[in-house]
Amino acid sequence: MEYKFIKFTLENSVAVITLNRPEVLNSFNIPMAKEVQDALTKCEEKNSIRAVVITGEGRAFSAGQDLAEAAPKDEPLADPGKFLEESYNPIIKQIYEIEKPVVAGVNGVAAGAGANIALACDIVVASEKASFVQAFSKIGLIPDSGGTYFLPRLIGLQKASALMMLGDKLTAEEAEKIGMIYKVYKEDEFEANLKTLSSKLAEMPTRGLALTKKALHQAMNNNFYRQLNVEKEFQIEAGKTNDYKEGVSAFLEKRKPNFIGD
Ligand code: LHQ
Repeated sequence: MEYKFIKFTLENSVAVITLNRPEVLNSFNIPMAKEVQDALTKCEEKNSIRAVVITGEGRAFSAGQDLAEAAPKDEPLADPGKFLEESYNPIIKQIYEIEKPVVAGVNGVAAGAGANIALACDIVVASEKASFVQAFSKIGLIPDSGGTYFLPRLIGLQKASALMMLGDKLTAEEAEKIGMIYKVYKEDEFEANLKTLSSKLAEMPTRGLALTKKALHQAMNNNFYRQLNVEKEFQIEAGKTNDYKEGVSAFLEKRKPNFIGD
């Protein structure tokens, strides 16, 4: 598939998906969503890709749904369910299911589905000039794209309710303070830090990271006893990887490990 609305690059085992409709703050139309889905499928399929970054071109990460597409001139409003089915739910599921770390590099404003795509990622880092808005309530919709699942789990029900009902804009710094995102980087250090973080992830034991991701997902809905079993089951799997052997050998030989991702 040829990409018109995203950029997709691969460097040193890190795939970078850059949302690229800067004139409308990288808001999603269906063709852009299909391109993101296609790129994520490639990330899933290619063993050489060991970490994925989603970021935005220009001054925004993404302003969510392209409202001009959702409300075409002189036509009735399109059914929101259609956009969730075609655009967002498949993307959120792909981010959730892909057996590799996915980093959201939030370079600027992230609103509506744009904010919640970021929150679905495994690690969210942001530039100090970024911000997050649960914009849905302002147009009479409910938060979607996994937001009602992830946000209360990240920051608690009370803060999630307030942010989602009021639609207040949160700065990156505030988002870090309340545990909604991992880290804020200074604007002039953002790109370099994002690259360092993603390259580091791509050199780590990929299979182990995938099992960590899966265990954490299960912990969100498991009780304590079931989760101990999940840890045991996944640890047995991790224990069978070459990277486990390599990690232990490298430690004992006092050298840097060379993980192959399997
Ligand atoms: C936009 C957009 C945009 C089109 C800025 N669309 N053009 C699911 C189911 C079905 C339907 C609906 O949606 C969903 C999921 C959702 O995502 S719902 C939430 C949709 N998103 C929003 O409501 C956010 C709308 N945007 C904003 O509130 C502001 O633009 C933010 C806070 C993101 C940024 O504000 P500013 O920095 O002041 O920028 P701006 O508002 O001046 O926008 C710059 C340009 O981008 C402007 O165009 P123009 O031609 O005037 O320069 C905007 O019209 C355009 N733009 N967001 N979502």
